[in-house]
Amino acid sequence: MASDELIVALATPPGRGAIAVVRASGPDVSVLMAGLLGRTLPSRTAVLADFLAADGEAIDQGLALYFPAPRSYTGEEMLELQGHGGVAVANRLLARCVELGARPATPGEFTQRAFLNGKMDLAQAESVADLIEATSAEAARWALRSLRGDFSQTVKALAQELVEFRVLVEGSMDFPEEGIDFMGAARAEERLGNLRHRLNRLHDSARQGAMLREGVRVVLAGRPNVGKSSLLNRLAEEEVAIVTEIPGTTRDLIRQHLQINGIPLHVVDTAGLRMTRDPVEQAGIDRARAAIATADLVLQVVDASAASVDRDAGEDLPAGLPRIRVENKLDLLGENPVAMIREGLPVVRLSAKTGAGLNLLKTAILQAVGWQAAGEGLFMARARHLAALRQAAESLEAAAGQWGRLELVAEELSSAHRALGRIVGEFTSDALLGEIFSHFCIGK
Ligand SMILES: Nc1nc2c(ncn2[C@@H]2O[C@H](COP(=O)(O)OP(=O)(O)OP(=O)(O)O)[C@@H](O)[C@H]2O)c(=O)[nH]1
Ligand SMILES: [Mg+2]
Repeated sequence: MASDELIVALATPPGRGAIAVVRASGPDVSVLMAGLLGRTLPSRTAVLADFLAADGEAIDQGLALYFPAPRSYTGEEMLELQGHGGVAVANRLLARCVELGARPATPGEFTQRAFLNGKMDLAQAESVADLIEATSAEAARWALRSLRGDFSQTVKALAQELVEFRVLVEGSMDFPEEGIDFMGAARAEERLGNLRHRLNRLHDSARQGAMLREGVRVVLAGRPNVGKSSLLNRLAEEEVAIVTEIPGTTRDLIRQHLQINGIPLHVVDTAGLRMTRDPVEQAGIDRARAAIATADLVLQVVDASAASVDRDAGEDLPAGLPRIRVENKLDLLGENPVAMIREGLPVVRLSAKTGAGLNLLKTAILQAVGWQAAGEGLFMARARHLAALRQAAESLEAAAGQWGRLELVAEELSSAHRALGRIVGEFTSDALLGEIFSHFCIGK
């Protein structure tokens, strides 16, 4: 599906730099070569050349590379010019390409063409952006694996099996007198169970990847003066929040990004929760409650040294919210830090002041958000992928045990298949593609 438009963009960051790369893709790359280089380049060979303006004067000297279709990133004819990095030179080169008939590319347009030309599927295209945006070695590693197609292949293999299973089920429907005995209800149930199991495992791995990509929202909550801000400073390893012995110190939400073992956390420190007549403090408490409501995990901080430790059990936090109870100020009790599960709730006893027990808390946080030390099966994934996997799982769940109604089973299998197809881009709308690629950088 070759596009009829020649596009051009700066592929390197704008500004001063050693080298600036300008890329063009589409038909008429030969026109660019003739106009800019005065000749046609050999394929896939770096050639030192002058990049020429309309009057024949050199704009720059650098390396030029020609990739004939379809063996290029986009699958189209491509020209790559590696000139000297600098705003003036890059802008003149771009302007010259436009003069010769190219138009500036929109964000992600090169990758979108790669997808449309079958060079990669949608999940792979998305991982291109994920790799570029990765801020930790972990995130980059898993994005690259998705880019290479590990995630897509697993999804496609599962989708393929769904199709095969559906064909079998539909085959049985053609012989109603034999019913599901055509393949044996027990075997069918077993096969469906196996598919459901694998889909769930895939969802788990993808959820881990999504965590790595999107980060985890952790909110510090508790009564005033229990040491929430002190704990934030400890976790951040810098004095981000003001700490005083006056209850009600923190008012606004204080956000800090940090990483534990490469997992990005968005930690929010909040105003201590209590009844107050002070309108400013009340506004802070309202914000605290709003932050708590949208948290992935709440660190419910209490003062272990205070007599009110039991009353501070956080009964006013919304039920069902994943949480860790952090019993702080352990130094005042002269006790050693410890992590445990008490009545089903993870508890970490530590001291924000001395830092003792901080590692226990970090481990507990990773556990609470469901992070399993990077196994081999992690997939870089997005919220959109998780939604599709969940939908597929729901369809398979609806199919289970319905062997008396094979048309329903077939329909659910087909809807699960469609959900998986959306991940790799087999069934996608232009609106979705526009949304995905608009978040890319220009030139990618
Ligand atoms: N001994 C001891 N004191 C601590 C510890 N953590 C915090 N504190 C002290 O407790 C007081 C309150 O600490 P903050 O971190 O401001 O408490 P907070 O929960 O953020 O309080 P608000 O912002 O008012 O809600 C300060 O005087 C801290 O130095 C600890 O682990 N041990
Ligand atoms: Mg505070």
